[in-house]
Amino acid sequence: MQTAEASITQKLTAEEILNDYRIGWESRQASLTGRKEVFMGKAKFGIFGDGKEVAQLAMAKFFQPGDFRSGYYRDQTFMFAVGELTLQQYFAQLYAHTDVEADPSTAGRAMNGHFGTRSLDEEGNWKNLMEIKNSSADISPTAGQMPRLVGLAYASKLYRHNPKLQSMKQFSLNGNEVAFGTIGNASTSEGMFFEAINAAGVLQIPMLVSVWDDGYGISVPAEYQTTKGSISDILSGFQRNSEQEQGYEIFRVKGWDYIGLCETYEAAVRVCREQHVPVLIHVEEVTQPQGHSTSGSHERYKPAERLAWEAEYDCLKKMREWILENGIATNEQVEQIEAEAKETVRTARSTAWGELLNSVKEDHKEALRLLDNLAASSDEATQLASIARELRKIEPPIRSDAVRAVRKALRYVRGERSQAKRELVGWLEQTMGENADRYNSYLFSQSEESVLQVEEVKPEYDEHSPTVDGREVLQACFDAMLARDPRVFAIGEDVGYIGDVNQAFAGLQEKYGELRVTDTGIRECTIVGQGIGAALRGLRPIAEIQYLDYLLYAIQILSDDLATLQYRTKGGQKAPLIVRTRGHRLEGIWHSGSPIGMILNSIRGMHVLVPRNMTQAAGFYNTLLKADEPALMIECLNGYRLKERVPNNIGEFTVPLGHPEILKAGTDITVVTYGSMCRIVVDAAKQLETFGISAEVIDVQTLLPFDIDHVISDSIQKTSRVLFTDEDVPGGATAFMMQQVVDEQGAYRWLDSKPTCLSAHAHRPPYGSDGDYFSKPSVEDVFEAVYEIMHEANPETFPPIY
Ligand SMILES: Cc1ncc(C[n+]2csc(CCOP(=O)(O)OP(=O)(O)O)c2C)c(N)n1
Repeated sequence: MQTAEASITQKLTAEEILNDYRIGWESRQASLTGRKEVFMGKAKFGIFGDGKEVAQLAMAKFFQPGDFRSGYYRDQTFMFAVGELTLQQYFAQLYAHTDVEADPSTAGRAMNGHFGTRSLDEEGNWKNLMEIKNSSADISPTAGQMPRLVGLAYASKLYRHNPKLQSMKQFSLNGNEVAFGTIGNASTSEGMFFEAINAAGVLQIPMLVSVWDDGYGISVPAEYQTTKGSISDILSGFQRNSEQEQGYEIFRVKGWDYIGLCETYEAAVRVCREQHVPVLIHVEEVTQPQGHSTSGSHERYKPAERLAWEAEYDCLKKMREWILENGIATNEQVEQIEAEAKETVRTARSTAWGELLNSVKEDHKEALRLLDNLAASSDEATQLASIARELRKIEPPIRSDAVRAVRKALRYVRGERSQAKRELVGWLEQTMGENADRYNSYLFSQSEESVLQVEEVKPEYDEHSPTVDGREVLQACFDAMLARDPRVFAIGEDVGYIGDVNQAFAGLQEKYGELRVTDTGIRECTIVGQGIGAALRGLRPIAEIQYLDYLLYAIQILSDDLATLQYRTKGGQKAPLIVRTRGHRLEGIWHSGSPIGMILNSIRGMHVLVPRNMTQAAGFYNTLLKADEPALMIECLNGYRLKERVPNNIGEFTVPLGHPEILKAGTDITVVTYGSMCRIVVDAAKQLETFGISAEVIDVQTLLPFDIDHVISDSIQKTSRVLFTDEDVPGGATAFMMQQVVDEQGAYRWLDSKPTCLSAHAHRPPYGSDGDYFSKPSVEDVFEAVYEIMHEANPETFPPIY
């Protein structure tokens, strides 16, 4: 890159270089100290960034406010250098301090080395991200940071090229923000790494990926990980050959070469930021002085020559030599920096530990005071005194120690009544409440934009409301949505030009342009990642997975990244992404999927919506866009051509989440279902009516949240019998619904017959209509399942059919 500006090498001052060295040294000391803390039992596990310091110092120089990082657990030095992490916070996280002030990244929820900045204020509203050097919140699965990275970079493209977004100044300035990814060399073996690299090349977005290559993935060397042992070698086909050609800029640099790194990052970031060209920087010859983590030592698997080489090429050692050789500082000055760094780290460690311990000990002191108090007046004084004695012995204590002791103590005094006991119970209740906030809160948004706060607006119809194919109801809804809100855009396979395989977006690309309604490659995982990253930067993506059967390609990232986001940051970040897909009943093994149990069990933290028709779906889309939470919308594959009326207020009406709808009233039995099964069950209920059985049919509409007002339990109170039916495997979502209703809602109290489930067979349906009939619940199956329950209850009125 030719430039008139002075290069970084010309601009670097001795002061800046020595400041870098200081940060690097502090970071190294933090790693060394952190490891010791784990071995002393003060933290449970440790993973550190030693050996990666100098590369990260260089990267940090070119990271600007508004930029985003999506990296992994080795990036502590970078976080220190950009000023988004203090040493004290670093140790607080190691000790699992649950205070957001103490550990702003995760409030003690993720293990150490999981970094993130707070994009939201205490009310859950966006801060000005252009004033923050942003880090999206790390996750542990290797390469799991890559899909989101695509989206973080993609947002810059939208902000640069969609003039309607120009006013969103708290998120972007003309799309100049770079998304910086970091990844270990071994993690590049993951499929999602390659998928993300290809996607960014196609999209031409400002994504800059640094590979920290230390030659190993835990104990497994590079030759087992990467063809030719070099990620930049094998990705060289992505290199663009001219400024006109689409592709990557690929750089290689040594992890111990301070100046080389500074120059490389300067050139790389410039092309990435200015031209939106994706960049790969292969940082080679990186070391890992303490081995992978606290769970083992690298002497077990690294040969002696490698260990010797690592000692020689330690990046801080090399930087120190370079400083001395170039007369930037004297040996004494460098030694002074090192000594001060050691002291700074020691102080940060002690302060972080002291603050955590004090807050835990305050709890313990109060618990012990109340326990002693109770012992003084109780018949169980000996037991209570012994419990208190044991609690006093624990050093260092953790929060659960006092809670455990008090719960045990209360067992012994269960028959007693005293003021002292009431005070102890009061303490326990209060502490449990505080711990619920510490450990269980923020699975969903707690802001005013929580989906549960969205007010219902009923659909309106008049005699002119047209009756159309279901897909046209959605099309009208999407049209209104794109017109109303410039933040909204839709991406997915075949979503753009033809308007998705069922044409709910038909004509909308033409109307709103390619940036709003966009075709993507066949890459479900990074389609979701593209949505997550863009949503993290204030946009409102609808990311489409063409068929529910193919959600499996994306389920990991939904589960690990999107669903955990609010929780793992304790409300510090949000990505209100809508994932749209279609499923249930159509044709054959891979286009009839309804793996709802799998979904429900893996994406807690997202909402799961299963509308029975496109009008309900449209109402849900409108609701979700008023809220700030992620959701999965599963439309009915066989519903796009069924006739529905378009509400006059198609862009405004909302359907609230968590509210089942009674599709047919009845008195003998309650049948609970959702999605495509609704029509089948209503049909069966009509046939049952002619045999004297009155079935109440309930559409749950949303599985997460599930029936907030206990409509189903109320129905069972009336009918005293229940059948749960769907197209999932036995023990899948029917089991979930039964647990919610019988256990959670307590409907067992009203039951006169065994609660029953009717699901599909345990295999997927073969191709053809008979394949469907003999695999999934049919009208006859539902009829007979209900009849059987009624027969068992009243054999005289309902004699056996067979
Ligand atoms: C999907 C997944 N598989 C396995 C692991 C366990 N694991 C954690 S780190 C790691 C090695 C990663 O090596 P590399 O990418 O080279 O990064 P480094 O730790 O060397 O910096 C493994 C296998 C994981 N976290 N996630």
